[in-house]
Amino acid sequence: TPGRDDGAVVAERKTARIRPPRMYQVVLLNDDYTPMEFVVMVLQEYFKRDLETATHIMLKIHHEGRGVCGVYTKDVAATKVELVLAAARRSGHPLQCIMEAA
Ligand code: NFA
Repeated sequence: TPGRDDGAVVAERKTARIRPPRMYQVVLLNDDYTPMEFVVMVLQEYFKRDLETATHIMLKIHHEGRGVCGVYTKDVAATKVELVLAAARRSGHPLQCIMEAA
């Protein structure tokens, strides 16, 4: 139901319509070696956080062991994890980044 009006009488849809996609948190994990400034840069570049928010999230990770950087659909979250890990390895940092169902 509703659809192109080609003259046909179409059965009314009584079942579920579309459902929102499952969302995934991208999480950064603390370590003893990755520089704080690098983590802040990652949060700005890959998660579009402003400096103040990025610093707040970084300090939360530093003190609590982990922190949510953002919540995205599955493909977007997976791409962010790969980009962050590639940037960290390129720079020689052990930073870990994971995704988990929100
Ligand atoms: N704990 C790191 C340090 O003291 C900073 C850090 C924060 C690393 C958040 C990873 C994630 N240099």
